[in-house]
Amino acid sequence: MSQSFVSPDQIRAWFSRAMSDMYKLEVPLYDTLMELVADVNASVLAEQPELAAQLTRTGEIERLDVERHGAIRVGTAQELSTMRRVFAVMGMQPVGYYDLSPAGVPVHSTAFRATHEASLQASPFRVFTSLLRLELIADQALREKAARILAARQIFTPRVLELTERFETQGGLSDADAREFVNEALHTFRWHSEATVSLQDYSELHGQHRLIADVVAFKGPHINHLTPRTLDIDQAQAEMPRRGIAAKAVIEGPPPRKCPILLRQTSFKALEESVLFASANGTSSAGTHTARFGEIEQRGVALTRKGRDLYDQLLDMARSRISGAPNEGNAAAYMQNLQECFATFPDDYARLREQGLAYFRYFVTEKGRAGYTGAAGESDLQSLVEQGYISYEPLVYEDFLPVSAAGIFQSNLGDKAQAEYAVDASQVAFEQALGAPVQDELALYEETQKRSIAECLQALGAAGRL
Ligand code: OOG
Ligand code: NI
Repeated sequence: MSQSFVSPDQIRAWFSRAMSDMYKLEVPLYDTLMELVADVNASVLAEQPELAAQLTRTGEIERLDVERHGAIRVGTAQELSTMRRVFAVMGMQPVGYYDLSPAGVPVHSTAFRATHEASLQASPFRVFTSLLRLELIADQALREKAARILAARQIFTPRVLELTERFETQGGLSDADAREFVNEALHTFRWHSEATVSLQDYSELHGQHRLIADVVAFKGPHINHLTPRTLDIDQAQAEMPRRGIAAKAVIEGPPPRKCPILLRQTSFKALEESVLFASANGTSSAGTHTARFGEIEQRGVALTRKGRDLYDQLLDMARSRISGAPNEGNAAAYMQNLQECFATFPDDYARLREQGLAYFRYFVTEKGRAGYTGAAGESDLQSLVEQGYISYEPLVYEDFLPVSAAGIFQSNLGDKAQAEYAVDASQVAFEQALGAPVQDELALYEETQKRSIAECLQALGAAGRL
């Protein structure tokens, strides 16, 4: 049977678009946020031609307007492993393990995303996916009740499950199937204003942790935010209140820099939404739930193990100088600490590269294309760079940061301090629930960097001579 399949990259691009359209209708403030980001990005590109040129060289300028991530929280191992299969249809693999329990959030997580640079270029859409750790509910009766409620729900439509199986057996989906898959998969991420539980059960779950109520009390894992990528998050943060958006107190992640590293994030506070709760006699009672928000991110260069260790160390130092987590009260002091602590982190790409702190992509220059003759002494990467045959650009960080993620969770869980959970991270248990290992993000950056070097040497005809 000869049949042409739609590429998973295309399915992901369609899905990302459909999700954004749906979220705009569900949360109109997200639309406002998208406009704000588009305005900021346009002004940055106009004011910084060098940055515009860099983004053009790497191709990133094309993905900028479509770039976004989302987040969901699922309740059971079964839901997580099926989610993995559904995301696989869109070319998204689980990358990285994040333990949020030290920050008082009873979940552990991974990011589903494309892993090859060509696929990331086609559509960088990614979903931060958390699994509720029911074992962290202290009250046994409530824990059992939550498990019963979760076991009774089906978050996927029968049709999306059929199409996922078809993808797995055929090795792809036809155009018609792929389009239907996108529509069907979208249902899982929809908001439902009717809870599956009574107001009393909801209050009990909420009393344990707001997040537990968010996961357990609804028909499915509604997308809780979508995040466009900005080129200047400080400008975006300043612009939010001007457009009537209540912004989070501090920007998570590293301080502002000339050469951005990793990821900086800010968000607007979750909205209070009306919900109808079930009751025994078939009537329903009205209440509210607060979960869905909008976020903005700025991405910088991916760091090596060495760079990441330095980042973690400097971030810890900055945080140890304030009491508790950053909040409205200490925001200015905290940002000042960050600036001071990160003064020792090199802030130009040449030094980041020389010191092995960050990953880069290599490109053949005009001079290289015009004629590399392979003269002696020119044939190692470093000297090819020094002699101008090869240039390099920062490789973008595609993942998340656990301390930042905890800050994002918390800003939307109310300002009440959350207790830390005295449990260990459990990547093994997470992978068991997922039904597969998560990929190591550093290995992925390493491979992309290596491929770009190999391509340059190939193009110069220098491969094999090194
Ligand atoms: C996820 C929060 C983490 C991020 O960008 O770090 C996150 C959630 O609230 O479910 O999205
Ligand atoms: Ni997020």
